[in-house]
Amino acid sequence: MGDGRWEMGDGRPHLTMIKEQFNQNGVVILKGHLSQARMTRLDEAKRQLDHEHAISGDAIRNARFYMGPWPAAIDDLEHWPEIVALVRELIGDSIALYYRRFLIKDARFKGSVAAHQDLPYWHGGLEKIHLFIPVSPNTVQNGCLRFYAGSHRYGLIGQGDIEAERFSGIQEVYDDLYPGDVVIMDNRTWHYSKPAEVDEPRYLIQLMYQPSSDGSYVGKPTPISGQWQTDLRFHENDALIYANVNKYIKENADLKEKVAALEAQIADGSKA
Ligand SMILES: O=C(O)CCC(=O)C(=O)O
Repeated sequence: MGDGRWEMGDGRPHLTMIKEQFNQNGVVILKGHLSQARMTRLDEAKRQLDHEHAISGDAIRNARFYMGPWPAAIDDLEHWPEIVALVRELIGDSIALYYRRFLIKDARFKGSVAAHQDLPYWHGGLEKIHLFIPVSPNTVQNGCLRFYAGSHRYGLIGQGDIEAERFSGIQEVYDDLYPGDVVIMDNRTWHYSKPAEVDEPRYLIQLMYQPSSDGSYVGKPTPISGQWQTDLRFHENDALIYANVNKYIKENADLKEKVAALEAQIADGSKA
């Protein structure tokens, strides 16, 4: 329990205990958090990714990120009450989604990702939190995500690779993750992954939430619960165009525009 991992078994850990663990470690691994019905939908999403999207010409992905088309079976995932309850406990009742994407490893990309923190790569407010939701097995063999518990306490490190072994007071945590599991990560927490040794795809959803006092967004503003607490809306391209502060965002902006265009095309098609 002290290493950021909760085993389900005698019922769900109380939300306040999850919060305690989150504040202490900056990461909490919740095994079996989602119901069988949700797992069925995640399985369906995996099939859609395998057969319809990930391999089709329409897929919006670069080597390790997949942005869309989003699998229909889980298109409302960010609103699932058992996920929203976790976020509300941690950042309050008024929340918005900042961004969602898949982190992928498969036959096309099996590489490692060096230890880093996400905080300096995104625009807007700093209180974003990340939920990771596996849609296929995410195991040591296919290059699962690994976290440094306690690393959030170092605050802002900056962009780039972090030599975690030079820092004290942190502990690596990871687990084989399966659909139904959920990982919650602080915006400052360092994480990395080792290369995949097999072709079996590692599909991992990353949901980024923020208090609704933060009007920044990627894609479209997406209120999740409560009311907007700000009138400002601040798209990532505004940061890119008016401030040019984030090289990483610039590299991905064209892909996201393509997602928006495809989503509009799909919406038009479903109306016809
Ligand atoms: O996909 C991975 O293994 C890590 C990706 C990641 O953490 C990131 O790009 O921020």
